Amino acid sequence: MKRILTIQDISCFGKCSITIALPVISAMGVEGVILPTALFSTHTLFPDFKKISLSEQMMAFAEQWKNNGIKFDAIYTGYLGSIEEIDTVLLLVDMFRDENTLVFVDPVMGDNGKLYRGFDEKYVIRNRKLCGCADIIVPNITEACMLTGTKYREEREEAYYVDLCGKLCDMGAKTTVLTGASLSDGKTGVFGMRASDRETFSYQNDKVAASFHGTGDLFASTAAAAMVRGIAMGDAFRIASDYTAETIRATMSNPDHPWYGVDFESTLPMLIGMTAKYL
Ligand code: PXL
Repeated sequence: MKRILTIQDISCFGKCSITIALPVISAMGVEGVILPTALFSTHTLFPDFKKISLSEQMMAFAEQWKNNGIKFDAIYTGYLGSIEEIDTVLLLVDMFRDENTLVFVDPVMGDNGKLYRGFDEKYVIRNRKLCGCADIIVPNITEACMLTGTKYREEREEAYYVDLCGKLCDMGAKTTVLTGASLSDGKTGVFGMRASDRETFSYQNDKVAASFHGTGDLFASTAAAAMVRGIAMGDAFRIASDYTAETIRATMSNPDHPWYGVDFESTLPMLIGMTAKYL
């Protein structure tokens, strides 16, 4: 069985980061290993959240894994709460990467043109380094703009995405996949570029008029697990886009849906079915 190490926080309540990544990775038939960077009582949209940083423990955990000969087919990183955590992740990537390891980075920093609470320009600069050593990065448009120092625009066209992807590939990422990239009214999806030949690709879905916390984590963990299962990159991103869109739709159709996250638990059987078609 393939094995993914995911490095991100545990938000105990709130359905995001590891509480989404682990069930998705398991449902897709991949062994999930977690390295929590911090424990949050809830995600950061809740007021007065409590945080316990685990950054000092991360290296000791990793060293014990290394001493036990534990290896990973992929390293998938999500929300990292501080520059120190990014630096630790950079060391861990060096420690565990070999020629077959997929390094998949979701540079979680912000949305809708703004950084999430607790992040600043210095954090963005350090994230450039992590993105530069990744095989695949999956920023949303806000994150892509921050990483490349590009003005964030609500009105966008293909040339804007090509420019952002080109700059991110110049930073070193082998493949850049922008999320939330709309190519026409009423649609949204992904727009990607492979650095080696600047070949671009895109996949569009009907836009669901709602936005929920945790959907980026759902998308990234699905795509990372699909790729580790050997599904071709284009298909992996198609599965991730479709699954995320279906989950938002399912959440909206529940009149009592939570405000803080999506009902991905109800769509996991669908994900298993979608994945099986590509294996
Ligand atoms: O979904 C990304 C995420 C993960 N973890 C924490 C967050 C967020 C987004 O805000 O606050 C703690």
